[in-house]
Amino acid sequence: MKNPILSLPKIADERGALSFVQNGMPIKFETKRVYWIYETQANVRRGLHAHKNLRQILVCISGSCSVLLDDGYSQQTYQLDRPDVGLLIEGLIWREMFNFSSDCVLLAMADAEYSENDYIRSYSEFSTAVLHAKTIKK
Ligand code: T46
Repeated sequence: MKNPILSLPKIADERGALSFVQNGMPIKFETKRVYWIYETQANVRRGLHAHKNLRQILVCISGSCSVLLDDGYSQQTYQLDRPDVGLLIEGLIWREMFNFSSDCVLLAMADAEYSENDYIRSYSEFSTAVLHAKTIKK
């Protein structure tokens, strides 16, 4: 799995700090949708799905949470707790978000509008899709 951590620009002065994502900074990414997850309950797990085509950048703009990424071969968990760090999720990746702090606000920038057809919500379907993608690549 490629390193998904993006170091976002941070402009800090005596007034505070400002971070941003724009096309080409830090990666080429066209945002078509922004959503945010908040008021999360302790001990919940969200996500538990993959996307067929969606690219997303997640930024924990307040508090903290953990994000597990699984490409069908290996899993890696990332702790998001800084507003100047993004997590790029692209390709066939199963994701789970958990360990939400009570003040967590998880911002997501996505390169497509919401479409339930783009979701794979069963892990076995995800595993089949990973194998299929590998066969096509050969
Ligand atoms: C993802 C992770 C990181 C909409 O109507 N519009 C939207 O733009 C989104 C994102 C969701 N919804 C609806 C669909 C469900 O009825 O809101 C409800 C909750 O969505 P979901 O259960 O998919 O939420 P999470 O937190 O499990 O997953 C979300 C995103 O859906 C997903 O793309 O990668 O955050």
